[in-house]
Amino acid sequence: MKITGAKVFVGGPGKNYVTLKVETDQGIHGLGDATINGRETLTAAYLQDYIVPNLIGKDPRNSEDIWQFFYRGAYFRRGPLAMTVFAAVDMALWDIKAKIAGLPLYQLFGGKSREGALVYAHATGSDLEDLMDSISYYVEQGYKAVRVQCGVPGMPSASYGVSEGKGQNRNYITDFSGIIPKEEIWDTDLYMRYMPGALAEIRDRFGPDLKILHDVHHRLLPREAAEFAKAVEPVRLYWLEDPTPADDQDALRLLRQHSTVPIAIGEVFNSIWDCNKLIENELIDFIRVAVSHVGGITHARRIVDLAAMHHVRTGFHGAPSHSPICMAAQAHLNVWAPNFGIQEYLVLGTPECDALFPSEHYLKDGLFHVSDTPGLGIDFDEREAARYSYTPGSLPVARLEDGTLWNY
Ligand code: KDG
Ligand code: MG
Repeated sequence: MKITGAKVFVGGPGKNYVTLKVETDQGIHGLGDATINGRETLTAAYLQDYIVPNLIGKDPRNSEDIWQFFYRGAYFRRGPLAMTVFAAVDMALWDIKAKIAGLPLYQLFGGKSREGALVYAHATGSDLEDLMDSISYYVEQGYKAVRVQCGVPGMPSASYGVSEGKGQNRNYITDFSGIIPKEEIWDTDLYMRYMPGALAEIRDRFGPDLKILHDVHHRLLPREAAEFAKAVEPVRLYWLEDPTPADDQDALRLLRQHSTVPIAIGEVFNSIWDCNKLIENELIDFIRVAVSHVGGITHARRIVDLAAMHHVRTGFHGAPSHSPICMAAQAHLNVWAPNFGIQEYLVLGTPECDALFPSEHYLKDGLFHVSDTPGLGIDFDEREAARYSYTPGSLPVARLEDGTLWNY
């Protein structure tokens, strides 16, 4: 069996999804996701210029060797662009492999450990009451878990993940358009004084059963994060996400000495070498890597298995930074992984997205059910794709009030 060609597409409804389609001499194709927020044309060029010519003629069934060929062959190790590109190839090859077997991908991992995988939605509000509305919307939709973010009174600009609107028709206040990033002002003191009380009010309003998650987006220093984690302990969060800067694998030690709040980290990691110490030292409870940013299924499985040895559960990233192809790959891992925790869920469900990426995966009562179609169980409609093209966009940056650049 041989790879005969591979195509790269950029675009999608409201997002610059980067899609790889690998074709074979047996008429079977595989799909991969190389989307990376704000740098989409670069993964597309990497695929087109370096990867596609090297794929032609290779046997797609040798996915491990092909992964090693690109990873070691790049000489320079890791990095988000390279690992995202390798991920797209890897997903496509596992898709092909499972289609050859005539099995849904999860069967190649070891079958199902559960029927539906728990997901969490993003509830956000310009202020706390607006956030309460947004949480109610998702609870009414059957979600059992929600991530909650709201504007902080007095904060000079919208802080991370805050939106306004009603129900599903909410828009982020932050403007992501254009190549020059918008700048927002962050004030740690205002946040630390306000957010623990706001989280406590949410718990009071929604009762003990709702799983409440909160994302700090790497904005606190280790001592501040320890103080914050202690303060929110009575809320019984499902997790506190990214409390400390992500680059420092030791930063959570202080927090761990002072709090038992479950910690989730990892959406910005791109290899096992970014989280092996965090996992081995049991400094986290959930690992948040995304299959599309961490070298694909082959590499993600190594992380999942390492995590399982240390009681760390999965909580794969699922922001709109990933196309439904990555979400499908994660859905197969989620139904299999013995140490599955929860899945962030935002992408599937809009009619435009479903038309571009048809699938039978579905969400019901806050659980994600994976399709039994052979492979990843997702397709890509090239005619639909022709409607879309690249639109420049970027994530904002955050500064302190005195101008110091901070973590976004
Ligand atoms: O690409 C960056 C976004 O995906 C990120 O800001 C979203 O923090 C995020 C989350 O938890 O989904
Ligand atoms: Mg996050």
